[in-house]
Amino acid sequence: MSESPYPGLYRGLIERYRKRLPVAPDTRIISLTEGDTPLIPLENVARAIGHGVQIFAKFEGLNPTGSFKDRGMTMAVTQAVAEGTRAIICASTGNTSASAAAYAARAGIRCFVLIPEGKIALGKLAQAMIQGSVVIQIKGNFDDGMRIVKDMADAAPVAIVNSINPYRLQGQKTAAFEIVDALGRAPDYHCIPVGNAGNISAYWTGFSEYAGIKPKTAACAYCKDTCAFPCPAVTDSRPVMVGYQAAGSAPFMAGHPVAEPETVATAIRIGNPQSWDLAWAAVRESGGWFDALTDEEILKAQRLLAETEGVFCEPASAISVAGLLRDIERGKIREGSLITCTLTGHGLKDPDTAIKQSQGAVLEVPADSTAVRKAILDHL
Ligand code: AN7
Repeated sequence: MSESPYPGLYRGLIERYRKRLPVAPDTRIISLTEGDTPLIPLENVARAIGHGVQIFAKFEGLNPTGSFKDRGMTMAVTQAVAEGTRAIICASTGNTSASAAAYAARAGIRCFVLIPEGKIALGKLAQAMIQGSVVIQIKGNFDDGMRIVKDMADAAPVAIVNSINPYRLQGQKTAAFEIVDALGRAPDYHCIPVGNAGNISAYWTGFSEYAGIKPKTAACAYCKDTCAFPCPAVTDSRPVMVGYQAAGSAPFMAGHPVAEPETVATAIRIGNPQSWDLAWAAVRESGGWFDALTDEEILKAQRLLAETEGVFCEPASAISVAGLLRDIERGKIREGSLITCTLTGHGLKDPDTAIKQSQGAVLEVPADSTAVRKAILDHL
């Protein structure tokens, strides 16, 4: 491990969790100081819903590029550079491309991103563009892009940094570590959006590892057990894992891939999730479930979080809270539970959707004090 002259300085999740990650002692770490994101208590939301629950949001939108993808990307790009790779590639609904572009820029390597035409949020596109990646827009959706990227593994000298790259999940499992480290125990339930299904698989790996249990799935064999099982246990329990999908894009509810996924939550507009088996294993082994929510329910939760908690996440992220609130109402969550929800990305990623659903929120008045005073008194 490299020594820092500033012992109090946080240096990113690889340094923090190095012993549990497949990284050699002399490896050059490509980091943007990702991780260490806040666990924000959602007290207003919890009070309103009742049932004695405690809800915390793991706000992953506060990672350096504004989404949880940075956790996986620091590992994937560190490994790619260690292997001498000169270029990386990914298909993306937006956040993976923003993150890949940033880490490639930092490492000084090329980055190619395949994005679905017209279905990527503005902020994410801006990130990929200004960070110097080669943006390839395809007349197709994420699943088409993923298929093409997999073809490139043999057709071009590029390393794939989508979550089929095992190092991605290894990095992303650290979010579960942070939750347990912060709470001093595992939550009773963990709620999470599901798109390509890498993140739910990674969290389950992390929660399992911290409980000293090797998941029955192949998640850890990915790194050929270089993360050194059996690892010391930190806690004695694991949460129930609950994964939420958008109704128009819910292959886990259908039980098979969906051909034409559609949702306002473009981040999770994915019909053929790559981590299918791992995600099912996470839900089955934990006694959890999948469920789907309409675009209307998703946007309502996004607004609720912004208006009552001051937490602005993107639509795909809000689905974890939308689903939780519905499941509490339906009695699927035990009274008095400790619950964590991953808010995967920042609201600023998708300003168009936020503005569209806040129509009428801007008052237009003449530039004089009387008019402004009236507006204030009308809205107190
Ligand atoms: C905000 O960027 O797949 O189930 O290409 O951006 O691990 O795929 C994004 C996924 C949830 C779903 N929330 O996570 C991509 C991409 C946000 C996301 C997900 C994504 P996975």
